[in-house]
Amino acid sequence: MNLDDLAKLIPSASWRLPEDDGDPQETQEWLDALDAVIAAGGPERATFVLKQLLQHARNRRVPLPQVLNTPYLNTISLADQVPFPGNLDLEARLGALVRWNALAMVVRANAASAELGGHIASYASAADLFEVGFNHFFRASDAQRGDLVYFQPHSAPGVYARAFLEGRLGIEQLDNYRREARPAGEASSGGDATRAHQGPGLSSYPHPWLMPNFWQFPTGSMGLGPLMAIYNARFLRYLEHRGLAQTSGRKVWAFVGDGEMDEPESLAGLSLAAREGLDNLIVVVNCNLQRLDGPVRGNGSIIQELEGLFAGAGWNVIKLLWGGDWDPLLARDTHMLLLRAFHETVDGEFQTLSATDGRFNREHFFNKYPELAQLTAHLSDDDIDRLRRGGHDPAKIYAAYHAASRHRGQPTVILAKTKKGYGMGSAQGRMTTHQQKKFDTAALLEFRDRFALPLTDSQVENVEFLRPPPDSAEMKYLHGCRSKLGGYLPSRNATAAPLMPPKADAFGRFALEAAGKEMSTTMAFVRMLSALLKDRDLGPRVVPIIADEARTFGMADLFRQIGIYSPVGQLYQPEDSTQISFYREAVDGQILEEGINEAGAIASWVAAGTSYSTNGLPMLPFYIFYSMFGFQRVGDLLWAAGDSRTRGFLLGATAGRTTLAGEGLQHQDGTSHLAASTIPNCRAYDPCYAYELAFIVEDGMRRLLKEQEDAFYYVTVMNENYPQPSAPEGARDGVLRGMHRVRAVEGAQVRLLGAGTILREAIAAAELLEREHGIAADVYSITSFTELRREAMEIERARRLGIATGAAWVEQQLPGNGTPIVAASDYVRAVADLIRPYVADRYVTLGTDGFGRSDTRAALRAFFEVDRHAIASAALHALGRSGQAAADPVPPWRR
Ligand SMILES: Cc1ncc(C[n+]2csc(CCOP(=O)(O)OP(=O)(O)O)c2C)c(N)n1
Ligand SMILES: [Mg+2]
Repeated sequence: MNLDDLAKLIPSASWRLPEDDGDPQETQEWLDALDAVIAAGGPERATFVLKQLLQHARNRRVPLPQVLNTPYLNTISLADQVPFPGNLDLEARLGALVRWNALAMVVRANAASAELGGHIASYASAADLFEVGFNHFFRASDAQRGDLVYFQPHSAPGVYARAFLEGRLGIEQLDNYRREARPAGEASSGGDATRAHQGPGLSSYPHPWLMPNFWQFPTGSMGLGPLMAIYNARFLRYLEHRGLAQTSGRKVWAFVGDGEMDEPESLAGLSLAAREGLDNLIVVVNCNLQRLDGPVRGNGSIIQELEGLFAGAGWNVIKLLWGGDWDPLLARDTHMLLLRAFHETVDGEFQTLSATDGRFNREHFFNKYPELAQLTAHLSDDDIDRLRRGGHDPAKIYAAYHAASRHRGQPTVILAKTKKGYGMGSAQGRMTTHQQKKFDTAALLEFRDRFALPLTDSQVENVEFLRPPPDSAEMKYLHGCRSKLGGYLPSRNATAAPLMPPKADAFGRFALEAAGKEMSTTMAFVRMLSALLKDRDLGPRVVPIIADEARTFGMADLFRQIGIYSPVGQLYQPEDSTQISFYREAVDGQILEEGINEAGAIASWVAAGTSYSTNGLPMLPFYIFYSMFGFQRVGDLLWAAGDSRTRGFLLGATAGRTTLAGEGLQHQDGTSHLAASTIPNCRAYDPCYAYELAFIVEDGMRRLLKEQEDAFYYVTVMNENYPQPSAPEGARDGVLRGMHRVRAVEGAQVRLLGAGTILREAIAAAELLEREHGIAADVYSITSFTELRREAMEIERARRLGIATGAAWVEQQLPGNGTPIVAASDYVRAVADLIRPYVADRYVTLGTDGFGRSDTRAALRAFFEVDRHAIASAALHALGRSGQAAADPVPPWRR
């Protein structure tokens, strides 16, 4: 049988040939001709001729076959395989040590408490993929901050175990895997730790928040790692093209699970990576064919499927399927029966073959065809058991990485076939292997023997960690490899020279001295941004990010001024080229215009906001978006941004449920501030006035750039035009702490709180109360319910513990004096309710609970009962006076 016959059998339709060959002789002539081209001019010439032929066929309207899939074999042929430069024996011993220590860590944690959990089967499949990277590829040079490596989260134990061998983590830390709540010093065994981070605990998965000197990238939420890796690779290019940093020698490596590839985010950036020719990016998909519950594609082939997807998106695909032990078999497989059998085997069966021994494999795989049986007749069952998949053969892995790192013009994906739970005895390839964490002594002894570990029976019984002495051949080899590659990783470095941001006077004087000029806070923000972009020092570090809404927010002028980043510049004359602010793309463009892709925009924002650490170069990203498509749409990415210690600004624009008036249910945001309050290092503000915004941006820049705080800002800005007052004397402190008084009267009988544009309704309500009811009201602008609550929670706790006395800002501003308080915002009541525990007097909250809908602002504010009448009516009621009711009462179920 030849390849063409075989193609008919292959489950993946994409390279199936027509069933009937009407003229086999002619077909053969074509094939012979191609062979002649290959023989004379090599594969490159053959590729050229095929391209011409395809183009010709296209011109003649000949339907083309899909050509995205290749046979179920290694992409790199034996002939093209570069020799392995390392010492296989030493690397095998080191690999075994890492495997053992990782296993021991999980087993010991669960012996201490079954609550702790942990995974080992994922790492068991990824170990060789990681080790070859550590020994030969992952560069950690200090000058350029080295390669950026995203590790599969459930493989963290292996990364810890390696750092232990390297002397970067101690026994105390391995023994505190998943035990992070205990203070340092309380740990069980004494360690020799050169601790890279505070506290002895090791986090379950990669978390820069918990291990800020170790992990660089949080990958625990499936799908976010691959997406963020792509945008980080792109951001390295952006820095290079803008002349801000030299990044060309650096690679981004992302290790991803095959099950993880089902997450939409995993696939979301593929076309961008190809379009921008990110050859600094290497994605390694660990195709162990299993996810948590079962096979990834039991009835198909995940590898063939991913090959088609990546190739279709424009990636360079390297399949790494079979270890060197298969090479002699494949060489003798003249009738391609082995290949035929591969293609007849779906992944569910491959999994069974992984979970069973050599004998079973012989009976159920090789004995399918007499010729195959013949092919393997000389192998014992044990030999068959030891036939490795490509992802477990360091020489094959090396060849794939070598080719990937040298490939130019495209990102590369390596599809590495592995076994889940590799080497874990009876747990290997089982449906339940993902969560296997307990091993009895017999299983541990078997593991020791399987990997030839130099452990005595009693060391195995006690599950002792093992690290050879520093002068051993293994240790010298390990350190030698790393020193050639410039140091150790993962390692997070946060040192970067601080930037001195400008003062509000410099970028926001128009807002501080607005004197009643009408403008929206969105407009004010854009003016501030324009000024910051012109700042000599800070300007080049500002990264404006937009997801196809620049025109909505009045930012189109920036297109021409600073340009939109494109690695190829602008290959067309834009339609509006005669306009003053035309659509300008440029290689050194500063704006990241992500298109309609909020997830991608956040990934860019994280890349820019962590540049201080990944590149030693602080950048200041401002990502402005429809607020509804922020926390609600990409909330998990924002959580990961917090974990990543991203420093930057998020601008939730056209914010609020009644302010965006006409856009209706899907667009009107009433909850983002509630979501923002759940991210511990997110400071959220809902300013009403441009001067408040100026203070917030000024202080935010000071904290992020000068003080280098690991926080990010979420500021909502509105598109409603109204008169902007100048900054009152002494308001700044209150603005930043969350509230300040904007209307003070003698003998106030009621206190009104308003946030965002609803502050204006509160002021109008105060005037109405005075005019129509003779009631005196103070009014406060609440710039941040969340900041008020945070500070109050801390102070309350300190008082409770007797650590401190004193009152929180909200308590100082709203002292208990019997005067009722009414608070209103453009968000759900729960936002204003955040400060309720710290308000001593009667506290009534109004908000925009329910679904949004379209109407005018006035109608919506009446409907949601956050307008001046509703606020006045609530105030009257709180004072025990019957007031004019707001519009028709609308029961919640109608909303
Ligand atoms: C968004 C998200 N959903 C679910 C999980 C839970 N989860 C953790 S690992 C895993 C299976 C991973 O399978 P795969 O990607 O194939 O990696 P493997 O462990 O097989 O290498 C699941 C479902 C998660 N971490 N993140
Ligand atoms: Mg998997």
